[in-house]
Amino acid sequence: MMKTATALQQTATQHFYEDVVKGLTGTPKYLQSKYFYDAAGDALFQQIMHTPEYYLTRCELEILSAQAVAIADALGATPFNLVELGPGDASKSFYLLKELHRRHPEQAYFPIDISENIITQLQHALPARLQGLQVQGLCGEYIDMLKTTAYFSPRRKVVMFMGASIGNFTPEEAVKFCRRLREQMNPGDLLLIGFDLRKQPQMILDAYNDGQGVTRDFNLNLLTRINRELGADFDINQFHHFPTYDPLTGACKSYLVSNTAQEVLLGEHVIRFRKDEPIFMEISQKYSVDETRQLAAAAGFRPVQHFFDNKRWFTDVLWELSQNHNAL
Ligand code: AVI
Repeated sequence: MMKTATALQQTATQHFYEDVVKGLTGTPKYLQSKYFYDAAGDALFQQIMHTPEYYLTRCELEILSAQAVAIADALGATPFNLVELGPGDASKSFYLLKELHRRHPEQAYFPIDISENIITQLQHALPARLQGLQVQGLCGEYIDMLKTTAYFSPRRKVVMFMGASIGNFTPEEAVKFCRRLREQMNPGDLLLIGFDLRKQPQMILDAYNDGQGVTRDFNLNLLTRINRELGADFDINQFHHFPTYDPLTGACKSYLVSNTAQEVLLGEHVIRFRKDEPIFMEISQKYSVDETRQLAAAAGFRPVQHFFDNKRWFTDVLWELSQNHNAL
């Protein structure tokens, strides 16, 4: 039976509640960064992308704007569905879409996002700018929605996972996620995936500690969201943002640290914080080119072509399925 919008919302809130309880009653405490993106979080992330310290977006924009023709060539001449996981406002992929649309005005684009807001906006905005472009937005979890694209069209697919979103998984989770993506792909399908590369450590740390405090607000906003949607009583003034970068492992991690010993009510739970106790909020893993190759191999892909920005701070890599991969 089809669920109504209200029932779906209730299920989503229930999952959110369960995940938050699990994270805040665990040791060490953590929250899942996928919950950053409510409407306020989306807006703060847009602001982060414009801060002088957050170089990632500018690097990837440079790649897509300067190399759209080369990328489109590498995707091959056989028609395909372009599927994008987490497109945001599609401002980066727009360059590629424009080039693909120039070649085939009937190009099909399937943006997948958990946010209905984003999908609705793209469905309206893109066909107005690129006439004839077929936009089929899919709202839900990436893998679930990826499965459904085959019902719409039997063409091969090119999946885009840009913006260094793969970095928001630990390296072990990244292998698992890429394997799950691979399970949904067939010979001839391609994956275009973005990695933020290892570089001078201070540059990386600064990107997650901008001078205007937008990244701080982005992290604290999740506590505000928990208050609003789950009825908790976090005092956000009693937490501070603490980003770290470990140049040995490439792990850039953000924490919210409790300024004081305090108790927070969350449903029937009382969450106790010690003074200086951290909540682990997010990982933004940085990769060497070699580490991207290792990830590809571990997940059953083969890198076909790398696209770099001028400074070589970022790469979008095209992966195809490797032939001799045994599904685990
Ligand atoms: C979405 N993701 C790739 C961003 C990143 O760089 O890890 C999220 C972000 N968190 C803080 N600043 C940006």
